[in-house]
Amino acid sequence: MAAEQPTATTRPRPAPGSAAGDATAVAHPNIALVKYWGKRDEQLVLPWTDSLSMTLDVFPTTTRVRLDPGAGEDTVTLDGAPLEGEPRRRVTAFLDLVRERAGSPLRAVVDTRNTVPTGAGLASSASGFAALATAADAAYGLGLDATGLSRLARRGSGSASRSVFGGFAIWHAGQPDRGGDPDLGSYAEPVPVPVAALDPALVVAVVDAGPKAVSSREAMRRTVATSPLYRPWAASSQADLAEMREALRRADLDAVGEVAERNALGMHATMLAARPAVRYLSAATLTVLDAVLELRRAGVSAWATMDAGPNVKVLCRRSEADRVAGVVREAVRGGSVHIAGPGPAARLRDADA
Ligand code: 2P0
Repeated sequence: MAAEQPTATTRPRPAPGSAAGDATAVAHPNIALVKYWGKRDEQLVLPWTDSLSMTLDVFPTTTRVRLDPGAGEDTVTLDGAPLEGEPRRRVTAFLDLVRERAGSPLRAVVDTRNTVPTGAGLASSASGFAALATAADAAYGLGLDATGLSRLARRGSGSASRSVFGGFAIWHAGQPDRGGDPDLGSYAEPVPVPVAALDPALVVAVVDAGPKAVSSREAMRRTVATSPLYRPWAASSQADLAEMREALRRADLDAVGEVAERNALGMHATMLAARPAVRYLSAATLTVLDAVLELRRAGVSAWATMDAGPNVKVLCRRSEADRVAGVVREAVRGGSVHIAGPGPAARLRDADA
């Protein structure tokens, strides 16, 4: 069964033409079918719960890391513009971690190109830190395997641990920390899924591509600290995960969709119950959810999931994705609709490819 997945487990190799100290990587976003929401350790980015996702074949991020022996600080650009403030601080803190492990004082020039609307709940930090981890590992010569890359990407952004892999991936929360190094237990790995039998697609409805009002980091913090629904959701999420794995193994798309939709709605319920409430879902989101219900009533397998933003991803069969996209397009009016399938693992590539 595993053979049907994209080649997810192989460790990225230096791309032909990549020189020491200069590496370019590409990674894709992932959408969680069982969500990550809440950290038990902010510093190490250790989650309270396991999560499971599908890496997409759309919206790649390409990141080049070039060591600059003459530089006194890192240079970080996103789509050609210098990154400032907190987003820049997160990248430089991540590079500090890599430098510490590599025993290198060298600063870097980091150039990132995103094709996903940044900050719109479409997982740009997942593809971003998976690409950065893969490129920085090669540029600084760490030589990590895929598990090590996943742990490293996790330190940049939790969901990035899953984008190191293609197809479907589970991110292990790791054991509640009783001795040992807690960092080691929390990483993602591929989940074997009979992809051809499942025939999955995610129809991505971008109802609003603007930046979000509350960062997912802050929203998670507030939810864990104040929402009376958080603990019950975390407990039910473990049960959802077991059901999800079994549904994926059977290639039962309806069961996968049912679990994914309820897990996502439950996650948003925890946020709505936070004090003050975090509400990412908008009127446009609910319009798409109504359209998804209509599709189901018409006999189409279609199930919705939403992340830290108002956009909706509709899980359906690839063979029915055009029909689903047509209905969703009617519902979003003015927004954009994209069809995604299971995508590849993060990998190194030529800088000018
Ligand atoms: C997920 N999300 O599982 C969940 C569902 C959004 C909702 O992972 O703080 O950018 O950098 O670890 O990974 C978005 O959060 O958060 C996310 P940090 P991240 O995909």
